[in-house]
Amino acid sequence: MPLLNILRYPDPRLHKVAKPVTTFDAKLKQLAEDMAETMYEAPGVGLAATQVDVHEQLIVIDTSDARTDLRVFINPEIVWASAEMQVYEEGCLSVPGIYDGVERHAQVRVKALDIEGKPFELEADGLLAVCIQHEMDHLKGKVFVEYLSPLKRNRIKTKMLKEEREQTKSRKQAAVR
Ligand code: K2U
Ligand code: ZN
Repeated sequence: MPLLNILRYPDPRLHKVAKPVTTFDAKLKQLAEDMAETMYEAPGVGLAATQVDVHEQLIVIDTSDARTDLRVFINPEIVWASAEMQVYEEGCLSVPGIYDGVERHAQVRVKALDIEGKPFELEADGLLAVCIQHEMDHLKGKVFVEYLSPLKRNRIKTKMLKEEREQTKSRKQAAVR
């Protein structure tokens, strides 16, 4: 299956709120597989369905060094979060080349459904906790740059729009050659 197109900030579709998954079928499994392939290829450690313009509550994550521990979370909800917070230098596949510190809960307990629709709970810390919170933000239509100052966010928006224009121009020039 071809790799999926990842929406780039400030595409307004990144701010759509994802709906709960209600049908657990072969189509959902194929979407999860295609998202995982897209994530590994990017490369990234997580990807939310929102980022590939599918507005359903589905995220894939693999924070393992060997890239062999794929986790699928459907209709995830955080049922507990630590009072302890941590700041992590975050990036985002929808905001390429931009990294900045974001403060999040150091540990979270997440309740979700697996790809068969079976409920499970997972307690996470470290990079996995950061990634779960980052991806669940995507499902709520929130991109990590929204935690930054308006000045930083506007500079990032301007940079992304300029790059988009330049890429569109070079694609058009290549098409007429
Ligand atoms: O949602 C995404 O765009 C995927 C992010 C997930 C992520 C963001 C911040 C912190 C952890 C995970 C990408 O994986 S960004 C690339 C990356 C890779 C390794 C560690 C951190 C960020
Ligand atoms: Zn992201």
